[in-house]
Amino acid sequence: MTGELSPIDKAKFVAAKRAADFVENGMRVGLGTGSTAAWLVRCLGEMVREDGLQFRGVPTSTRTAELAREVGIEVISLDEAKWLDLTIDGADEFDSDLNLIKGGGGALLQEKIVATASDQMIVIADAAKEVENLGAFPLPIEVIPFGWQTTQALVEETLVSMDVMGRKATLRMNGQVPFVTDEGNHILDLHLGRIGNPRQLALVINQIPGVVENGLFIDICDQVVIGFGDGRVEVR
Ligand code: ABF
Repeated sequence: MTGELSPIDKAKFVAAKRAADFVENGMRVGLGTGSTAAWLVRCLGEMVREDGLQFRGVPTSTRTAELAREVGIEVISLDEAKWLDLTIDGADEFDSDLNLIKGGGGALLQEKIVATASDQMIVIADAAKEVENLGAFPLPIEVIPFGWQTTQALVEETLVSMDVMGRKATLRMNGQVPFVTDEGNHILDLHLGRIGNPRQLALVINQIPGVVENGLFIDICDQVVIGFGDGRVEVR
């Protein structure tokens, strides 16, 4: 499954493989999106096929749903599952309080709904994702296409009163056209540099009409499994 991996891919793979051991028979499990989560889905698929693991997965994107089905995982919707035992997902940044920036892959809305509907959320990440302060990675926010430029202006105006370094909000593009999420929305990436108070920022951003959700995951993650390029894994 792995062949010869670069150190970064090895770090993602070992974190995903270790986290897959948390999945037990009979569980309903949220399956994240992104390259680290894709390793998880492949590992779980192997455990289903070779070890007889039986669980049902709720994917957080169409990409993950396709991969999960391909590797033999039983896929159900969140409404069928109603509540989940566990969600395992990647992240763009995590800090020492296990607060996160997510959404670099554009799936933050489903990811947040699924993680919030879980007894436990485990993040899998390579060691480079750990930061002292969140915000070097642009913070994604999902916005309704209608009037997105007005929303962008309101967001930038709001940032003036917040404890952040940068203020710029750029529309995420997919080549020549705006990126479209699974829900048909757009993404604004906020170039903040450093977020002084992530909890407050998450609340304030979500008050703006036109904003659907932001990529700050505060008090949602319970554990992080960190992979290193030399194959070591740390669970915190
Ligand atoms: C998802 O994938 C996102 O929330 C996050 O943006 C991204 C991390 O991607 P990767 O695992 O490819 O670094 O979990």
